[in-house]
Amino acid sequence: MALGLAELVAGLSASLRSPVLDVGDRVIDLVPSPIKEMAIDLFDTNDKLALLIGIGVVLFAYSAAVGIVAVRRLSLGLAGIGLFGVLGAVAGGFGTAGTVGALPSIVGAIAGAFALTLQVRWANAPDADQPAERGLSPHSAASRRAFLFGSGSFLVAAAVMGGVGRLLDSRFQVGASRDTLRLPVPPEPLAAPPPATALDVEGLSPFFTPNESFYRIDTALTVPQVSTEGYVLAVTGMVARPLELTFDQILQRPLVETDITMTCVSNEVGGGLVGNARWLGIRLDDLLAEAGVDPAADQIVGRSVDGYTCGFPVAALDGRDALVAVGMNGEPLPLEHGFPVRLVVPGLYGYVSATKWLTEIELTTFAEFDHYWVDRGWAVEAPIKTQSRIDTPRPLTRIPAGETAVAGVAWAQTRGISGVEVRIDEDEWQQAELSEELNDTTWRQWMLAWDATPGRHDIAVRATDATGETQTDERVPPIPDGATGWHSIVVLVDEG
Ligand SMILES: Nc1nc2c(c(=O)[nH]1)N[C@H]1C(S)=C(S)[C@@H](COP(=O)(O)O)O[C@H]1N2
Ligand SMILES: [Mo]
Repeated sequence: MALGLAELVAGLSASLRSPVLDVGDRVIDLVPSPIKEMAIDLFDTNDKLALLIGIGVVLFAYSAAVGIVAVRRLSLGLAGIGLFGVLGAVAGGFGTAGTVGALPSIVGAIAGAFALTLQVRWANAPDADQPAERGLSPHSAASRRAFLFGSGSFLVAAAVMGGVGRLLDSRFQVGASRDTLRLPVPPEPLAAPPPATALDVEGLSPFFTPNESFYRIDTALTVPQVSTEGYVLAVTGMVARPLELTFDQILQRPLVETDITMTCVSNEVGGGLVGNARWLGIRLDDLLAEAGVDPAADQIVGRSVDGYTCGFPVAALDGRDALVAVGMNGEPLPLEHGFPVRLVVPGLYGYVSATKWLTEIELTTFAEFDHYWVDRGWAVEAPIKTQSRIDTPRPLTRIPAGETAVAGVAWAQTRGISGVEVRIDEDEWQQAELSEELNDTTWRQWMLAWDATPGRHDIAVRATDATGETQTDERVPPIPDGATGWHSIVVLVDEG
């Protein structure tokens, strides 16, 4: 009943949320980084679903315990519901909605207390034929009927309220606003990359990662719903002329397209938290020049509607194509990737630069402000480390003997990749063939033709960036500033 009514209240306003999601969000914010890394490892990008299922299981067990206790001592049961209400209220009250965010939990807890009191009364109704006895009396058929009928009605009422709440809440979804949006064509559209930027090998990651399979990493349990209508991007802080741009004003500025490979600092060696896309947007350096950055400012903070922040050096804007982006691979940004506006900065890990659902760009100093992940043990500054990955063959697969393509991708934004080498077992390193370089902000594909001989083989890869530095084989974990080490796999080659 508590959850059902809370869900209904949450559906009344865009700023109110289900207490389950509020609690989930606080768990994400408060859980220590190593546990979060473990969750990502264990559940990959299903980590959010896993969290929701976990919350559901805990809630179920807790409610059952409250019920069992309440039959013996109602006051203890009510205290249990109170505690649960306070937890939800605190989680909601510290969200982006402010103190009204506590409302669904408070109303829900009152309903829960009411339902529990009635249920306990039914459960403990004395048998008409026997002397009254509390709690453990042998119940009469009549009292059992009252209890089952009453509780059943509550269950139905809760489900209906929850369903209606969800339905009401769907009014605030912005999927339709994205579906009808047509982004303008930039004045100088970028040509399609020359065919040589892609190698034709089965199992190799395509040069452009389709939006549907582009990795998604963020702290938002449910995708923030930001409409283009009423959208404002504010440029604030240490600037001569603070700016406010509506979505249309952003579209009216000179739009540019640029190809950038984005990488997550949490990516393990050989992992999939990396993707390449063609982004459409306005240049961040132009925008900031217009605002007039105070020479004393050294940090650009990107703030999201959900309170998340990224932060990176002003000095990173050294002419590279950092964008306030509205489009990804020829479409408006997908909701999961920051619709309607996000930042994309080549050469920096996503957590310091790539704010999704962007609402504010604040100029400040590193001394003054720590962005979201700094408080949680990650590095303040995070340039991308050179990495290479074997896409095919897949690890631990069986392949037939003979001519085999070993292939993958390598990235070192914004230095660029100058070479990739592959080593089979303890042989010499061999130069892989590289796809043509498009620019220094995107990954390059590589491949090596290998005459696979029967048996078990180790394949390792390492890349060299355009400054001449080769990837170190020293294995370090992602925290605090990105993993290092060579990706290596084992394959089993069958007799021809
Ligand atoms: N609002 C918001 N923006 C965010 C994040 C986030 O948690 N919230 N995560 C960042 C991180 S860690 C990465 S790696 C990139 C991932 O972007 P993608 O999900 O579009 O691939 O977004 C960045 N922007
Ligand atoms: Mo990330």
